Amino acid sequence: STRIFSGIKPTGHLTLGNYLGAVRQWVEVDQHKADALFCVVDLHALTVEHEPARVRRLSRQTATLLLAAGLDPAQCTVFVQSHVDEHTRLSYVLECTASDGEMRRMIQYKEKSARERATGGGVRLSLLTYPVLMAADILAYGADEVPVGDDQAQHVELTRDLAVRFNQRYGQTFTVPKAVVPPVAARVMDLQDPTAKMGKSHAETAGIVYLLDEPDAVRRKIMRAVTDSGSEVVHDRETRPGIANLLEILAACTGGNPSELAGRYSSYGALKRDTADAVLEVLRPLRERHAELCADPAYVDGVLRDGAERARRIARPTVDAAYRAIGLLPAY
Ligand code: AQP
Repeated sequence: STRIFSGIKPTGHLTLGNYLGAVRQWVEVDQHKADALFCVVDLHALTVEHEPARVRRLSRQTATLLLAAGLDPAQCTVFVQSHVDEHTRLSYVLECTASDGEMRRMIQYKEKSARERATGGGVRLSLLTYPVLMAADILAYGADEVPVGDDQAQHVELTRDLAVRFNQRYGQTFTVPKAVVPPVAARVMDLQDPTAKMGKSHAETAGIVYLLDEPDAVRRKIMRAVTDSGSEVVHDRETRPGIANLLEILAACTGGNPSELAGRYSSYGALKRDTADAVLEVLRPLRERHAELCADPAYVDGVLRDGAERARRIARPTVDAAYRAIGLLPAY
């Protein structure tokens, strides 16, 4: 059957963007149609300035939210990346097939390294090699499909290149995966800056809806969303990014179509009110389930322990095969 791998970084509290752009698809579609693995990619959270206790706390919270959102351990594998050594084992071998030029061309590296430099910090070497570790995450499991938002599509492209190259040079070892971008709300934008992605690690929080925000805060953030100077409700990402973002969020929450929804509104206020209502409806069950899971930490521990075991069992043979193919002496 199809194998799916996807991950989420514990770099901040999960956002509506993470949910509509990724997690919901994992819950509603992926875990049912395929042998799916969902990973809290904590190693990736160490590539930029981080606070150890916060990363640890967020890893746990992220895993708990994935379960709260509806990932079912009977249907899929939920685990934490650092619990499975195969990721870093494979990453090193893949580094031996990738070039530094390839890494420097990654848009996310360019953006994030510039940001780190601007804030006076150094650029961690792991930020440059991050896409190789991500390739290892995917290739270790022989994933056929990688559901991602379009911000990650370039990294999946690189993963394909590395897999094809390895297979050509050292013999057929890896499945060549493909990115699958969900059709609606593939990219939720920041409510205060609708030309930028709503990202959980961003410092300015006024335009970000977090899954665990209090309902009042969610409503306030949406009602204060930046719109454009016009007043006509049309769906046009280029000229009306703020309104387009609200329409896409509303569409994603209600199952509608953004352009068609636009025709129903004659004022920005009404659109915002309905969007806030729709978002709150989507978040309510998730918040309730999260609270229940927080009251049962042993259950979450057990899910993550079993998940890591299952993941190890799948990844081990592929990573061993890659070690042999590239010329390493098998361990005795
Ligand atoms: N705004 C978004 N709209 C749609 N999808 C999104 N994803 C993230 N943001 C949006 C998707 O969520 C999955 C997990 O991605 P991540 O942990 O890399 O995302 P992040 O929230 O963007 O995290 P950061 O730390 O804030 O990332 P940077 O620093 O890159 O901005 C992915 O499938 C992602 O596409």
